[in-house]
Amino acid sequence: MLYIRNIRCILSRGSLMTSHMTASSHQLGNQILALVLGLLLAATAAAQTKQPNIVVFLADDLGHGDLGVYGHPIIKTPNLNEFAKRGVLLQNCYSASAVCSPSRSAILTGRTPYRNGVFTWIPENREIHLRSSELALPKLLKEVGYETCHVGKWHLNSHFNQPTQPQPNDHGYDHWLATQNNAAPSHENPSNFVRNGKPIGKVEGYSSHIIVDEAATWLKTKRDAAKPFLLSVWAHEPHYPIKSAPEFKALYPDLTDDVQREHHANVSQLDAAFGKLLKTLDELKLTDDTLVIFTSDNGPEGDGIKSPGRGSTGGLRGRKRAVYEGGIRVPGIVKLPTSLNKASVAAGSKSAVPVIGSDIFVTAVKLAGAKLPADRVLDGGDLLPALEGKVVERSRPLYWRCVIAPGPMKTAMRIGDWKIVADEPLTQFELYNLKSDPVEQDDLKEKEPAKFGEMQAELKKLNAEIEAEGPTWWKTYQNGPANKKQQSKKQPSKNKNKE
Ligand SMILES: [Ca+2]
Repeated sequence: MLYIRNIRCILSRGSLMTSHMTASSHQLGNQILALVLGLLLAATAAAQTKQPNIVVFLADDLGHGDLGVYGHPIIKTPNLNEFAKRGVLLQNCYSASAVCSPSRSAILTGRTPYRNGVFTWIPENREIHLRSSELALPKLLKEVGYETCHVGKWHLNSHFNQPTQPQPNDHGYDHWLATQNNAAPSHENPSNFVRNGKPIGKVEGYSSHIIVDEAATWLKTKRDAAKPFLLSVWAHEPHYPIKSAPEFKALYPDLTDDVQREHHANVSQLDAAFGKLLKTLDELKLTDDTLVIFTSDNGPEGDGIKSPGRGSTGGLRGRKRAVYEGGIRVPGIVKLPTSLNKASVAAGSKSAVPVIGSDIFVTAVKLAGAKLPADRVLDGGDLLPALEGKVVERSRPLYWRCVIAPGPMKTAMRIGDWKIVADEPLTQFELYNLKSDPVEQDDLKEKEPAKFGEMQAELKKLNAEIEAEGPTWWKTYQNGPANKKQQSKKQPSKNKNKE
């Protein structure tokens, strides 16, 4: 727009000048004008076709209240706090699910999990996986010239590194270093990473730093520097089993509870890995051309008091697995590439506009200049307007469903400030106004019958549409690695805390 305004300005100046010129100077003036116009149009085209690099950094089980910049009173996250000063902090950022795999599937497809098939966390030896029929983000970006890399937790198939289900490369990643689910035996010296199909055995160090080092090596030596890139960094921290390096535990000398120290240090460990990645982008002079998104896949694990999970929802109701806000509202910080020249997005600002994981897909596809799939429903929208405090346009309301949510309420939908919560058969309901009641304590379905009727009808319609489109794996679902018929002798049923 700026270029177009400048062109108009020069055109009007040009017509004024010509009235005082001779024929030859008139001709010369027109030639100069044509040249200037040509240059400006070329610059406009270049500005419009500039493809930014895209980094999606995902934490695992990091709660809405777990970062210093979101108000945690103890946990030290200096790198993310600093990053928020240069980007936009999202106060109503949602994961697309209350557990791991579904949230990840929505980031890569722009589609809500029951629609794309990955309706719950993926145990080993089961049929649930991200199918090849879904058009994953790296695949679409490769079509417009991107190089692609995934490092960290994958958790989008059950037959990891086997030919029976698609692997990261089948979904479009050129280079990958991944685990099926958690780093094992813990974040410390993990031994279950696979690089491009080859297990690499035990690696010395801590998981988030191992994957950021891999990303740095790929950025520096493996990728084609002439091409834009998509880099997915999906850390394992602070998911169980938690292990933190001594240098991060030393940041909390006043904590007398070792379990709390281990957890809080784990978030600082993650923060340091994120800082290391930003430093690498700086060193390679990529910062100005790179969109960086930091978020989490679901709310905090455990009870926050006695369990190893000492994460915080920031006072919101429910935790991981719940469709109440504490299970699904997560940190979200976005920094646009400065080359995008979005003067209307202020560094260090905050936005309360609701956004969700599936928005990342739509935003990235549009910024890359790739084509949004037109043959399927996309639940996500372009989140760029949210960075300016404007509503995100999306074709479907925000929606969640979690089969392993505690208690009967496992479905939720948000439109504006209103949120309806329901059981799976859609026979029990609660209605909340998140603006006046952010902790979901005051059920308004009887006080607001008109709004309740409207939300109930919309939820039933949306739920039926999603169920009709997605595969029916959820209909025969049993929590755990596999039911007795499906389970092989080599796959013990150690499902506790795996999701
Ligand atoms: Ca998770």
